[in-house]
Amino acid sequence: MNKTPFLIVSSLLLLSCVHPDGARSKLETKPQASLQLLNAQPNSIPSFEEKNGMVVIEAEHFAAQVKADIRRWYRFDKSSAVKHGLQDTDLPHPEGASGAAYIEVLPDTRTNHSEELQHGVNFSASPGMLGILSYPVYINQSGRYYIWARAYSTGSEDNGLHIGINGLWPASAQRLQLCTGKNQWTWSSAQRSPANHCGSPLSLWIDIAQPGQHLLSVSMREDGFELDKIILTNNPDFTPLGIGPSETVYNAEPMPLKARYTDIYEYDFILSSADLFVANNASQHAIYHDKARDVLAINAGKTEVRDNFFRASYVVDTKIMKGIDKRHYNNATLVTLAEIDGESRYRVLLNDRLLGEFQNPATARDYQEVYFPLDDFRLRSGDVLSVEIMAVTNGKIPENGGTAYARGRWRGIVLK
Ligand SMILES: [Ca+2]
Ligand SMILES: [Ca+2]
Ligand SMILES: [Ca+2]
Repeated sequence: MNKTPFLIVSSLLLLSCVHPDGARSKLETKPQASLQLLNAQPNSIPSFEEKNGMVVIEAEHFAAQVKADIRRWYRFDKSSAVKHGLQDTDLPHPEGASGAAYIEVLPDTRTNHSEELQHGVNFSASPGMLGILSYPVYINQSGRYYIWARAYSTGSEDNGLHIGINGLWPASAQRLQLCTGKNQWTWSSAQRSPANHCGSPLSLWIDIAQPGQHLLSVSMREDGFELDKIILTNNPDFTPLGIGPSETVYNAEPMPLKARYTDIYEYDFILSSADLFVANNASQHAIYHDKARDVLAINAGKTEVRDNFFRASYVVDTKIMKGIDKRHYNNATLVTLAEIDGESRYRVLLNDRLLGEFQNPATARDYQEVYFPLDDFRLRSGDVLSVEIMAVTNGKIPENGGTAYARGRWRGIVLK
């Protein structure tokens, strides 16, 4: 008696599966669709990669913030509240910000020289003390990278920032400063120095000795700093304009979806028909390895091998398949391939015991996997697992004056 195959005629999602004859196949199943969703899912916070000598980062895309109890970076965009409740001296500046967002380190309690300078509170001469942000960056080319930052300064005490790498704060990357370009988004690559408080372009850099994963950091020097975007470039001739280049986000290639045993989600062992099962003497002329599908099948081109069962067997070897004898298989599955030209028949035997007898369902899509549950069993070394297959025709596909035959294709037995 035939058992009903499972997971096969699921109509949960009928996705873009139109058969050449125009009929919609109902064999498309939910798992493929959900896997595709998984693959398409972006990380909520991007990582960055150096591409062609440049790393471009939206400042608001920091991965983490620490030492944020005294001063903290806040994200601003057009929807941010003007009355955000923290002390500040100017309104938010989302207009013209790259990515329509930026960050500001608040509260801002020192906006001019008349307001008290509090070391470690509204000012940090040392880097890595207040409002530390991190950005994972994959660097392909080692070398010197000049630092550019896009910032918005409205006063004299909101225009200093420290940059670090891998937990260190090299002297060459401290005290980013911008003096010109007040009251607008402005690029700077200048380092403040005792001799030149405004610094000169390209005086700020980090040296990266080794390619690979690095962690870029930013920390507060002056509160009220508004930071839109960061660029690392190994090109001293590069000067960003406007909002600058697009972010160099690290994008992994999509993972290939599994093409076999697609609806099998857990298993102990898979016994592949093509790898493990051998046609017995009486079946050798009928059974062949369908290399395109990598499955065993019947060579139904020979009329004499049609409409009869032929057998291939696997002798259980517990030395090679270690642990295969250690459990009871109460969820084992025969995996076959449905074919449009016939509903092939199958029998599975353990030694002389029949574990199941099945027939493929009709299908509109060739080689769709079908899953048949087997009766419970255990395996011991020397046991013989056999699968018998029969090529049949459903009379639907004309071929050579007759009709085409399905070939009894089967992929394997899944042990669970
Ligand atoms: Ca300030
Ligand atoms: Ca402000
Ligand atoms: Ca931005």
